[in-house]
Amino acid sequence: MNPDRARVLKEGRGKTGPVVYWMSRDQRVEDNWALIFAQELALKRRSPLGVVFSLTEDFLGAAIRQYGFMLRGLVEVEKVLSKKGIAFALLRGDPGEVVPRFADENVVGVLVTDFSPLRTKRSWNEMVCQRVDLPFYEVDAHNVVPCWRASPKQEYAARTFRPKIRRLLPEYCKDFPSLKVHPHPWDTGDEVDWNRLRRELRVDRSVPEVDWIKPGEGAARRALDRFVKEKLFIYDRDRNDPSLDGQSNLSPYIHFGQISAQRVALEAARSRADQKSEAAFLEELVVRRELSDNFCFYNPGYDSFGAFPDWARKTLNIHRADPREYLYDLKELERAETHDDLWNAVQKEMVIRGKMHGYMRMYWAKKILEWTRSPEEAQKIAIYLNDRYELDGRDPNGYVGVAWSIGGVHDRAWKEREIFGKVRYMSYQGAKSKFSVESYVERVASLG
Ligand code: FAD
Ligand code: FO1
Repeated sequence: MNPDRARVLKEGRGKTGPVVYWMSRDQRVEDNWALIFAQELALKRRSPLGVVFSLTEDFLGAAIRQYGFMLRGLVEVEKVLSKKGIAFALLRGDPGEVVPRFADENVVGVLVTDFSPLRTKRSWNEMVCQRVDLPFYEVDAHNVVPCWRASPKQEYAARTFRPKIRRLLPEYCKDFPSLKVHPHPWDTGDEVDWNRLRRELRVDRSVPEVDWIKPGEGAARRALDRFVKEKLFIYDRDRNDPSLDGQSNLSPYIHFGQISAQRVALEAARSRADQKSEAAFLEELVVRRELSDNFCFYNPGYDSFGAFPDWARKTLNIHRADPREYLYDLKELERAETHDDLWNAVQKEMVIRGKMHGYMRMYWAKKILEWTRSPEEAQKIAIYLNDRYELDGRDPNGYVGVAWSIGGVHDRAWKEREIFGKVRYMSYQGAKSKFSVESYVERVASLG
């Protein structure tokens, strides 16, 4: 593994015990740099290798829809690990407490974790650092180019980030070594009773699970293969038409780390699809996605008004008192009770299926700005709804998608108009000129 993928969070005192990978964002066995790194260390030290996952029941407003998807994926993680001779343990409670306790009770020698730029995981890491005295590493297993290597600062836009990523891609976008059957066994005790766990889980059950997408790393790989074979070659043509199913639908898998974005990039590049489609797909998958991590990593207020660029805050402030033709509150928006049939349809699609079309997400968030009292309220409502209903919510892409739509992040100033000021506007008429709004609205109505 390229050593720049890992960084030391704590030097600690070396012990002889097992190496443990605390899995959080990258919930898969294959193509996982954090696990590959942990195994390399364990092999060198001739020690056992284990993976722990620490389950919290109040993660950023997630409901059974997201927990169900995640837990079904983790069942597979446990099975695949056991075939590789790697132990698995599921811990319950605050990771800042239960991970150090596990390390202590099992005399762990080295701790490895995966990387997330979000505040929650960073504060968990800090707590773990305070409570353990052993070498503790963080590995960026999520991005093709490790976030701290891609750029040393917050980037203005895709145009400033793209050349940096392109320069580094040949160094990082290489095939993965395969995980070996681990030669030093470790029995951590009980197997997880997944059915009981799911029954007992104290999470919001009012947002139900969905069945159009199968969770887990096996299903993720099959979805990738299907997309590459059947849709990638027309991605450039179809991806922005919500009445078609032209996107990959990989975002839930990528969010939970059930597939590696690097694996997706490697397979897309090997596909010999039409050049324009391949380039458009890699732009979203690598440049835009990793730009979101860059934003959240260098801007800890990523989900606040303060994170918007100066020009956008200034223009939104000037237009604060502009009259709003329509004003809706959270409940009216949540129940899709607006005057706009297209907006209502995308909101319903998200509530029912747990995934809104990418093109419509921009329209959806911009209309929330237009129909609420302030940009702060719009941002709060958009994040709340996104995180509550989307399978891929609670992700840097979500915070940045909302900040792009409402606060001009990574965008530029446009012609000034009411409410939006110089933030880019999107209209119903514009959508109508791009695709058949009628057939899209009808399709959503048929979902129930
Ligand atoms: P594809 O078009 O098949 O793209 C492949 C992958 O590229 C995606 O899985 C994703 O990882 C990445 N990608 C695609 N578009 C973007 C983008 N605009 N920015 C960053 N990465 C991108 N994405 C999330 O993963 N989670 C969210 O919560 C989320 N919320 C959003 C909210 C708003 C208001 C907006 C405007 C965008 C949001 N996005 C979010 C980004 C984007 O809309 C989704 O990633 C995409 O629609 C997912 O569908 P797909 O996997 O079929 O995409
Ligand atoms: N990661 C965890 O380590 N433990 C959890 O209990 C957990 C729940 C969870 C629920 C919904 C969701 O969308 C993600 C969830 N994650 C969980 C993963 C989380 O995205 C990553 O851990 C991030 O790295 C945290 O910033």
